[in-house]
Amino acid sequence: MNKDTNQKVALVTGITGQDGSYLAELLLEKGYQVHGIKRRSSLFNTQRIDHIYQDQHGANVDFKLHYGDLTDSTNIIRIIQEIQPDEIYNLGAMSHVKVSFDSPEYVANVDGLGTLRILEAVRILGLQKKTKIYQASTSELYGGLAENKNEKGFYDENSPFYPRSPYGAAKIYGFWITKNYREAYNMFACNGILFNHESPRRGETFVTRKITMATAAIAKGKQDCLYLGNLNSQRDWGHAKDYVEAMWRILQQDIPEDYVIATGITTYIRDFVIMAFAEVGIELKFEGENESEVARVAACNNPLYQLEKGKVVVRVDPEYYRPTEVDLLIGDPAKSKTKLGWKPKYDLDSLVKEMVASDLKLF
Ligand code: NDP
Ligand code: GDR
Repeated sequence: MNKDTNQKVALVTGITGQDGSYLAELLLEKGYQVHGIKRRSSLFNTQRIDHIYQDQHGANVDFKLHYGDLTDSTNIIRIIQEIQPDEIYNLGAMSHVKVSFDSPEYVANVDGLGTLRILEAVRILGLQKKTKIYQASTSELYGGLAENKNEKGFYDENSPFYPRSPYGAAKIYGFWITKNYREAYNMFACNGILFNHESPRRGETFVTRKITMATAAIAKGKQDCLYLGNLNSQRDWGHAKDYVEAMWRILQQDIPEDYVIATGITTYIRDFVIMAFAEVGIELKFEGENESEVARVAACNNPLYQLEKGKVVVRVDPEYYRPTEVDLLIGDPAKSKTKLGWKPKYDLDSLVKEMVASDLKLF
């Protein structure tokens, strides 16, 4: 790879994931040389980044993938030594909250210790003055406890943490070890505490994508019913494209700090379902729904049926419930707005529209 000496070099772990793919696009647009770590798999796993792949034999290749895994320190050290990055974005993780209850030790190793491996590699290689590190922290750290919200009713950078899953517990180690390396070794290491963000590239088992795919399939007559878990929880949803912009901005500051990235608006899962089906002209109603908000929420886990045809299109399957749930997430973007100048371009309506339209094309 030829390198112009002024060109910035970034390393992205988790580059094959939703955020990794949008971030790689953004960094390439900004003129970076982008390196990504991908895992070996028995089938191709680069669908989200195939469109930015560059022939490795050409001159001035700006995009390169390396085989690796966050559980393998030797591999992490070797890649960082080879490419000497200016910025590392640690997005790699087993990111599914429900699955983390099934693989708690693995998630601790990847999401928790994996973060330590990145920080240690930079320290061991003596790159702490050169390399800035972004750690993908999460709103799951808060656990959704009502008493921990600030006076405005949001979670912010000072709200206490109370993780409710092995995923949250592993990520809280990642959060604190990042902060500790910043303080102990003067490293430019920052946490982005990102609230849920979605897109047409969202993994198919996360709730929004599961809903938009099923909406499209049901509208096209390819599926009868969508089975979901808890429809009562509330999430602060943004668009992944906006959120990767915030990651980049966090590393362009003079002083390393942690930031909440959120929209400040929260929505029930069931309302997301209603919005998605409305996109294909299907109006939904809950069994037992009436005017009162209390009754509305209580009826949340009842089946949803199609108003016109009376057909049940969404049912609750307790199989999807989590042993402990995060009931409500709503983030305070005040600091990121003021200090990073960050403001989301997408709202939930445009996000739902884009996701449903994209999934309609699949069928
Ligand atoms: P995805 O699940 O879409 O992507 C995760 C990425 O991590 C994939 O590239 C995956 O590779 C990779 N990965 C998984 N295990 C390992 C491992 N052992 N070693 C190396 N890489 C691994 O997640 P998102 O893009 O949505 O999220 C990015 C990061 O941000 C994650 O750390 C997530 O926990 C965090 N986050 C996400 C939020 C969201 O709403 N999306 C909100 C807050 C935080 P493969 O493709 O091979 O599976
Ligand atoms: P979350 O996202 O757990 O918030 O973690 P997810 O979309 O999985 O769940 C959101 C809420 O929807 C409820 N739910 C269902 N969830 C899934 N996956 N499948 C279902 O069928 C279903 N039915 C209801 C869940 O119980 C939950 O309340 C995401 C991930 O991207 C994390 O990596 C990230 O850290 C957080 O967002 C912020």
